[in-house]
Amino acid sequence: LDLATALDLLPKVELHCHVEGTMRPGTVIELAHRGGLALPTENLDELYSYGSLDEFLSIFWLVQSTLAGRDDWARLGYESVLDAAAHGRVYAEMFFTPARHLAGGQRLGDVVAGLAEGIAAAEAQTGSKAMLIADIDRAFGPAAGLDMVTELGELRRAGAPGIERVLGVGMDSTELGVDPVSFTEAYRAAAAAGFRLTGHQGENSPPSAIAAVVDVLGAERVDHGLSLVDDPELVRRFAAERIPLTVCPNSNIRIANAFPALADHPYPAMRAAGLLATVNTDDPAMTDLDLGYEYTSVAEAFGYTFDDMVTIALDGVEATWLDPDAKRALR
Ligand code: ES4
Ligand code: ZN
Repeated sequence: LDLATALDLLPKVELHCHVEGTMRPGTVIELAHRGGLALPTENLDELYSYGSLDEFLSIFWLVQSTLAGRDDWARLGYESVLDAAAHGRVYAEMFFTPARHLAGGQRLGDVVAGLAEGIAAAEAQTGSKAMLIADIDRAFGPAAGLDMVTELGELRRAGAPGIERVLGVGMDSTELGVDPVSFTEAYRAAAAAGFRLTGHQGENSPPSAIAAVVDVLGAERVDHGLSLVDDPELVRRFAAERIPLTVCPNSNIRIANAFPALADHPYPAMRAAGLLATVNTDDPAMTDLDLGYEYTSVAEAFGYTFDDMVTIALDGVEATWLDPDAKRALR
């Protein structure tokens, strides 16, 4: 068994994956045609090349806009879990970001029910499980975020179909010119409704913004958290408190253009500093990645052994929002 095959087969969890960013290229084209949506190019190799996070986001939003209703979300959830299962993913807590669909008149209950239905079908077929995190889209502002969280709480209290899949609330999209503290009310409401909390930060913003996500918003994890390495004191604290970072090394090259090559990524420095830094794909279909390759390329770029990668996989289990018994079952 070579390392790449072993790491592809290794049972892995994933805590940073946007379900819309897992949409198969063929599904993107099919749904875009059906909706009469013009893609700037039908050549997805061309469509999927990005100069910056914000450039990526404009394409991400185009992919999102192909999802017109419950059945599309169900198909997406189904195909997403099937594709991840093929690379050894056994459990995920996966983001969906419905702001533009809600603004366009879709019901949050339909999005949740559709995703949950598709995921359940793929789980039954593969044994690979997935739960959901409802992300606030920062580009839509704090009021839209609070509205989504309020509706999510209502669905939870009503026991709406599929809502039990939604474990938590997060936020994503652009970091430029956005103060994470402006989402305090939405995060408070999410916690009060019983949701776990995470948030994208530090992909394109300083360590002070990462600290705010934990200390002001109350997030238990930070998604990316890359700029943390610029603040050694904060690194020590995150390491001591075992605050998980869901790092996406290849995404940071292919989406954020943060480093020229994987070898230049601070991931090994993060691990050496004792940070609970997990390995994830972010938007695998839109960056030509899968979780097996993500593990393999990290091992090869940083000289990690199979055993090192097992330790990273086990850190992933620790960082999940599963209860202790469910964590034990994954180890
Ligand atoms: C995203 Cl901030 C960010 N990074 C990567 N993928 C994304 N999808 C939506 N927001
Ligand atoms: Zn992300």
